[in-house]
Amino acid sequence: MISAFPVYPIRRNKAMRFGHFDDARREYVIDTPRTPLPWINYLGSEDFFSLVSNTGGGYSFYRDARLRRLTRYRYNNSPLDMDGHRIYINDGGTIWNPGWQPAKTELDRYTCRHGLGYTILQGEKNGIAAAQELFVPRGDACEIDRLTLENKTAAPRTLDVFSYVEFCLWDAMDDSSNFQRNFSTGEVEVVESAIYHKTEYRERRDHYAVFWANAPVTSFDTSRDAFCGVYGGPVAPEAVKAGHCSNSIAHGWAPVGAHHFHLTLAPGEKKSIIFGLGYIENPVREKFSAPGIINKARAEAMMARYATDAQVDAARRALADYWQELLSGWQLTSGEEKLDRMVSLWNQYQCMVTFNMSRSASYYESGIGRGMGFRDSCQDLLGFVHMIPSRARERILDIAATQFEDGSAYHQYQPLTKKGNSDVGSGFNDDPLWLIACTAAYLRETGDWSILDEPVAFDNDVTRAQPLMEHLRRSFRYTHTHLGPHGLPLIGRADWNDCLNLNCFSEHPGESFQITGPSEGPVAESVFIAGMFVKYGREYAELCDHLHLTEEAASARTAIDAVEQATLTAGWDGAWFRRAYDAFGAPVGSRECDEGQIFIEPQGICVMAGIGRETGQAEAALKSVEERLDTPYGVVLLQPAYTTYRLNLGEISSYPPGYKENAGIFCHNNPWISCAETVLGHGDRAFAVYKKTCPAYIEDISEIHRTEPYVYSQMVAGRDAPTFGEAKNSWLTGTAAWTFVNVSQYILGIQPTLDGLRVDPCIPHTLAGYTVTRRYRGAVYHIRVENPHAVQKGVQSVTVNGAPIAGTLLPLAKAGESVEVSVILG
Ligand code: BGC
Ligand code: IFM
Repeated sequence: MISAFPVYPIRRNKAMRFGHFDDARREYVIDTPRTPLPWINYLGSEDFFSLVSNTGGGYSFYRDARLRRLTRYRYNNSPLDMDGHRIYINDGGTIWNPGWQPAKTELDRYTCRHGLGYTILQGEKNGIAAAQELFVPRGDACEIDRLTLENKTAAPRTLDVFSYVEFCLWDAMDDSSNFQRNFSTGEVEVVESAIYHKTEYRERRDHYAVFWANAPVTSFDTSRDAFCGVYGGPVAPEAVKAGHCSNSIAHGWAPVGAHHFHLTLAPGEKKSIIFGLGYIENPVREKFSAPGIINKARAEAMMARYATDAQVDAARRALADYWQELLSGWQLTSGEEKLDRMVSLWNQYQCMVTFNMSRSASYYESGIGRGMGFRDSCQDLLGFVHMIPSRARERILDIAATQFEDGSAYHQYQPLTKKGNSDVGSGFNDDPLWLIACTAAYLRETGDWSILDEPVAFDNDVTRAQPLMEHLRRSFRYTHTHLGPHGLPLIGRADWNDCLNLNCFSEHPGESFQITGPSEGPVAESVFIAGMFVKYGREYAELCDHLHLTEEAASARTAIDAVEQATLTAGWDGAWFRRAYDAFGAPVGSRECDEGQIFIEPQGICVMAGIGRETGQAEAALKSVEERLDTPYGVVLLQPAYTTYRLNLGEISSYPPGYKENAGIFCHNNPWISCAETVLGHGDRAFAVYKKTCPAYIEDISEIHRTEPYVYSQMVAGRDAPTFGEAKNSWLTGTAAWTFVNVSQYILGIQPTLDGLRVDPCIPHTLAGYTVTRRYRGAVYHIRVENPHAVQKGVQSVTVNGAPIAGTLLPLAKAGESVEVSVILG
């Protein structure tokens, strides 16, 4: 008999943090380089991006981590996190790095400050302090690394200082596999302190990289063999040990960039060196002008923009202003420090990173595996639309252009080409509905109905463009016309749960984990998509209402009602919603099953859709979640975990119990449960669920959790796993957007609607009140919520600029206005 109760106990040796939040500076400060895993930050906001870890590891790319990779990174390497944005200091034979890695010389002092789009690594050794400040300036395609050295001793000190990056030959996939060719293609050029990486330039390409320094070098290297030594490596490069480079010019093999400065610091003296790594793309017309000879004008102009400390300081200030502006649109003061810092800062910051990266490049996503996900990017948009509505608009149109005419969609696309990825193809039957979800969110935020008239291609073919509204119509119709024997939507290759592959068993026996399974089956149905159809179908019908498409709205609602009924009957298992029906028509997520009796996803989405609210089924479903799926570290995805591989279920059962979709705590759908609890008015429970996976609230179990305590991870090992509580896959997860939607709209209750902002909180009864500053459609709302009767839900009164209003919908203010709102709960 398989137990539904914890198999592994909570692991807890000691409370351990590896840093702290500095709220005033909006930074997370790490005070040991030996974090349980590399703790990273993202630099860049538009085109040029860098990942940087707390020890200076990471890499850079322009727009697309696969196709325009500037520097190499070796994933899953041992030692870990060797490649990066490196500075070496040779101080009389003692070799060290300001960020500790790769030399790992013990530092007398070490700090890493991860801030908004910048990271500062500070190391000190034998009286020499070094600060490496990394950021990507706004509006420029480069990373700036400023090194500031200080002699804190009373004697003059002579040092050899080196920079080091290893270039990637642009296509990261090819770079890591096609060695027979790539060992012969590398080309560089050196002009004073500028090292140009121009591999590919002779073959009709128009881009190159430049790694420069703002001061004359003593020596340089561009060949890895010369800098590191053929059998050497980044831990102790031969050139650094020797105290000088050899002015090597790479011909093929591995081009690198290394600058060397032999310098003396007087007692107390401070010196800075500014390094830059830039990407240059020349206009098409220049492409064939002179093969192999690069036009350096743009690079020279870029270098001139960051030649002085004053210029770098100004660029840092511009970056700070940019973030200040972005975040100022949603600020919370609640007296609950952890909540405030997550809502006002880190959760929104992570949403911006998922906007930029989707699931492409993190320390767990290699940048070559996945580009932009259709469902992922649609959901990410829910979390960032309030910060950058115009870029959200652009994103919606890009995503919609990868849809097919029948309403289905490419599952992924490349950010550089914006074309659907045909290796992965389509067939994930939840995808179409996410397009409705994000477009409706955009409309609620902006009121910009013109987006629905925008002509958008199908499958990127502009000759077949139709207005965006037609795309949404096809999304709705796709689900509506793909129903199975129980009147529930067909699942296709999978739904939100990529690993629930109910149609995969026949064509690829033994290989069903492959994402490329067959796309359709006439029987396997998803209760999750049913919940989505009810929720987002209703949002679609509301758009029809607004456009006076009365008949279409009515027939949509008839279709939705039928699916809702099917969900309440065929989708109901007695005490919770079933998950699916497999290709043989057998239920999945039912007490009839030996394992996998209850799944989290349908409970969350169905209750959020309001299904079973009147019948008591919603209450019962959430009660079952609490009884069967809850743990101290979050709500697990299913129980009991699958202990054997199931041909009829696919990849989900390929994971050992407690990991990933097989009963891991999938952080992404935890907020669905929290949102669902607010739908039923359970503020205490909603907040308790919110806190369990919320980074700031679990900072002091960092030794168990292991990933960064300032951002969400995709997954935490579930109670069936020996490593219960250990997180993986930080940063790029739909968790960021959904937790922000949950806390901002469902819990704190500041809800954008098609007609304006509504305030309808559902909070823990212990929260006495809070203030929100919310920018909305160009106006700024200062909303003070008070909870004098310690309730969880219910609005007693609302006043706007001192005058009471009826209901909870705030009158729309004009752009530029400032509105004072007071809300009393009770
Ligand atoms: C899942 C992975 C799975 C992958 C490919 C992801 O969404 O989280 O576990 O390996 O899809 O199917
Ligand atoms: O829904 C997916 C998502 O698209 C990618 N990460 C895992 C989720 C669950 O399978």
